[in-house]
Amino acid sequence: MISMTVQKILNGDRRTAARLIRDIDDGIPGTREILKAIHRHTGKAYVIGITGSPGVGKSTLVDQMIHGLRRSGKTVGVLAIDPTSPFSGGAILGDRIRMQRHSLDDGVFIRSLATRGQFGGLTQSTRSAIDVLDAMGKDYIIVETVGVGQDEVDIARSADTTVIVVVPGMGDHIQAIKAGIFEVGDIFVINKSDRPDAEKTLHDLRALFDIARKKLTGEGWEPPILMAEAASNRGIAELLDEIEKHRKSRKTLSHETVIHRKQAVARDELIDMIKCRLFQEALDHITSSPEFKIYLDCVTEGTKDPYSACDELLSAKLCFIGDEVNRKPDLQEYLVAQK
Ligand SMILES: Nc1nc2c(ncn2[C@@H]2O[C@H](COP(=O)(O)OP(=O)(O)OP(=O)(O)O)[C@@H](O)[C@H]2O)c(=O)[nH]1
Ligand SMILES: [Mg+2]
Repeated sequence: MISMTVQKILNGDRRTAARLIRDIDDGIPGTREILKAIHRHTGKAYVIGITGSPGVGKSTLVDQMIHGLRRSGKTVGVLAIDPTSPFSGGAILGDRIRMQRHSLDDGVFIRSLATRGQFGGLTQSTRSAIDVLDAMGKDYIIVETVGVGQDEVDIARSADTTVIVVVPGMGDHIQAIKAGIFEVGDIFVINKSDRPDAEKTLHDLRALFDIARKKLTGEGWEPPILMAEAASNRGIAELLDEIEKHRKSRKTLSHETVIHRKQAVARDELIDMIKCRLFQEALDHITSSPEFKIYLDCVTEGTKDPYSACDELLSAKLCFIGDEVNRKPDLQEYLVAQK
């Protein structure tokens, strides 16, 4: 069963891939085995992250990028990460509509991820979905995220090239964009440059860069600032060129830098995965125990405060948490005595 699914993914079967990505998004446990099996078929795709505040034109830009990449014969996978779900069906709908002209093209596969993950696993589910598109054989994978939180910074960090999109007239907003996002930006695009103040935004961004230059030029790549008008396909060819340049510049990095980066990405990924598993399994372990029920009753009846209940449950069920004082050797006995 697993091997059939894996084979279908490797053959680029869209329905199987769509189902798997949906299951990843829903946190279905069975996906783990499939992901394990496809992982060794990944690592060939080039991952481009596109991030920026809501409405700056990311999806319009991605749509044009798909068009450009397809013209040069490349296959493209797109993941649109919906920031606020499950309530904002609108964003997903908007993304889909804006990229709809590619829906009949076999070389393009577009999916959305909506769930922030019950256990904070958006970054992880995004990585897994990237693996699926990679295993399908897509040459480029574009990940659209709304640059607001730590998840987006983490996702951007695992992309090969990260493009930050801003629009004119954002002034203070540019300053307010999380510093973290700025640090992970490899290319900056001022979209909607048909609007007034585009030049001023360019000026502001350059000034901001001068301050942060040390950080930004740490590895010999100076992030360019491009002007674009995604809605009328202006500046897209230049953006794709810069992405290629950045890709080439990565190839000239020293062996140590490459290993160092790979290790940093692998470390983030592994820690994230451990975090999710720990949280999920520890919580299940505690909440399914008879002690949990007893403590819950005590808290409900008011015979125990929730703070102590939490401390004692953690010490008892996860022996490595909590101090000696709180650790009760025989919880059952203790609880009976308390009642
Ligand atoms: N004037 C102008 N409008 C644009 C340009 N590019 C995109 N837009 C418009 O900006 C609006 C938002 O575009 P989207 O591509 O959906 O923006 P987004 O960043 O993907 O939005 P979210 O995914 O909701 O965060 C749409 O109405 C686009 O037509 C541009 O270059 N100039
Ligand atoms: Mg969008």
